[in-house]
Amino acid sequence: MTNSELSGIFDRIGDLLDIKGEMVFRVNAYRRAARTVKDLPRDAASMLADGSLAEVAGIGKGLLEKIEQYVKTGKIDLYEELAASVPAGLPALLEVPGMGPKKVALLWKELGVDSMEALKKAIEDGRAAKLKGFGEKSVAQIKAGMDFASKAGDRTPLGMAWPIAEGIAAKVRELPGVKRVEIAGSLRRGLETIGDVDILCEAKDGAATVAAFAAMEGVKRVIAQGDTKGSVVVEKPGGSELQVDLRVVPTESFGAALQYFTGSKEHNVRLREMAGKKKWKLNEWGLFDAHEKPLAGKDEAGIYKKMGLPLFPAEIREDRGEFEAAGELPELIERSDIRGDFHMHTTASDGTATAEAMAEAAGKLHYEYIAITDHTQSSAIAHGLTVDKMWRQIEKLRRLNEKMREITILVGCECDILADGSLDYPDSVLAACDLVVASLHSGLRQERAKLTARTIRAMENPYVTILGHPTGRLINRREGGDLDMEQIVAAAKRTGTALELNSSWQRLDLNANHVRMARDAGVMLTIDTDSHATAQLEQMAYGIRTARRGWVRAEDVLNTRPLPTVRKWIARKRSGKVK
Ligand code: DGT
Ligand code: CA
Ligand code: CA
Ligand code: ZN
Repeated sequence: MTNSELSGIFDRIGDLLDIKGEMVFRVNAYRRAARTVKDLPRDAASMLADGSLAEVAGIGKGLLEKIEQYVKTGKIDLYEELAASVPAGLPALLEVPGMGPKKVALLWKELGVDSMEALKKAIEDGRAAKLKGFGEKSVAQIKAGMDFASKAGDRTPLGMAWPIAEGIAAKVRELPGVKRVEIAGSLRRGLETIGDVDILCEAKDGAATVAAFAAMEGVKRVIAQGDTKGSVVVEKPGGSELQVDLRVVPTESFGAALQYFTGSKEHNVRLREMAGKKKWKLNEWGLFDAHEKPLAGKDEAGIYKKMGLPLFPAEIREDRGEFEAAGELPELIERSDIRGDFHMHTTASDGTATAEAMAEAAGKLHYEYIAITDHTQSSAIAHGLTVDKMWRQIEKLRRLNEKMREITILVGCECDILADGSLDYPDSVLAACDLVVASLHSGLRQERAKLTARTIRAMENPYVTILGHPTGRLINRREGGDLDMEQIVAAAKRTGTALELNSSWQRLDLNANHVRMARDAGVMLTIDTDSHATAQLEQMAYGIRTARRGWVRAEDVLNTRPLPTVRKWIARKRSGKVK
């Protein structure tokens, strides 16, 4: 549990009370509670445990009880009751950009709108626009929000699907008579969102394996169950559904099936055409010559080899140039190339762990260095540090670093880029840091030319090392800012600023296409986790997958370099020596 999750629930309670027409003071009490929880100096659970939570101004008996309930059970009764007392489709309407509790309540009470479907209808037939306080403009805004949400559709973010798929694959692996198990499809290719999970296995008894798969704990519904194939639905965190397909494949076809079901469809179409030109046939059973004689099929490499092609890494199988580059494929970056992480938060701002705990956790990953980059003063909701507090933070981190043996702690900050492109701290503070991540956190909706110029201005500051999560998008939730990426890439090159691939699965920003642009232009990249808790350091894996989709090599990424090289690279921009 994080404070922001807990705070989110209190916000939800406020929203639901508001929708139900509760008294203003009661609604506001929960909104205030949400803010209080968000502003807590430490993790609510640990403050509850040591009794300091009760001392916090604004936390009375009732609130304390609810927090305690949440810490113990993961639920708050009041919230569950409220959510159950309105139509099931109503809370989802609050998630539509442009909708708030007042609008949801009005649509529900006046027009009976209680689901996404009903909202769509009310907009299409013009009833919504006629409601008091609605008008064409706010309806258009809601419609745009819905379109974005529906385009995102039912696709599941990589970081949500991966642990679920791994869990199921591990259980299949344990079943009697099961030999090989592999995850295929878009998940194997490392897409940022995936439609369904495709798992292949080799097993003695197909029907029994599929039956055991369908009966697994966590399966909500069985869509299909046969001798070689099963499809089930499992629940994702948040309650929506994810489909998982299992296919049982014979040994002699395993490689062909893995190749086929990994895709992409576009890649497979090209491959089949190439086979066709040789009068061969390629399908999920194998590669066959004109007389149906099997040429390959047991393993993937054998198929590509027979075709005179390299074993393409799954992440680049998109027919986006991999066939043309087959003779000179880049050697893609791997998880083990990473020597450090340049972006993470601690309890000094909105993280849940101390700098020391973060360093320890990074040590377990065998990193050589990390940078602690807490928020700066303008990010008030994230407890950004004032200049005074930052000076103290710098000293504290320097002292901590002296204590550390295995790992170096670089002093940094995630500095807000202000509306005009200036930075949130004076240069003297930035110069005292080892590195600076500069990020946009507000004003993301500025128009393209303005947003681009503002960002470039920030990159021109000699102390800005890295542009953090450049577009600011949140996968399935918020579109990124309208940046002119060609200009940003050119400016990164010219100013010697690294562009970040933020590995948080909610962000993956820059995306795979943009990192490829940057890499092709010879721009330095960093792959960082933006961790707010120790466990999040593991999200590096998602950044690596995305980087590989962007054809990125280890040499394109600053945090694959040893520390002295990193320091030299940073110093070069600071000394004005970037040509
Ligand atoms: P997704 O699930 O929408 O994120 O994307 P995929 O790529 O996992 O697609 P999915 O689950 O429909 O199918 C898995 C793979 O099976 C796909 O990547 C390629 C292969 N495949 C499926 N349908 C076709 C098809 O009609 N033609 C060819 N060539 N391959 C197909
Ligand atoms: Ca799939
Ligand atoms: Ca599928
Ligand atoms: Zn940020």
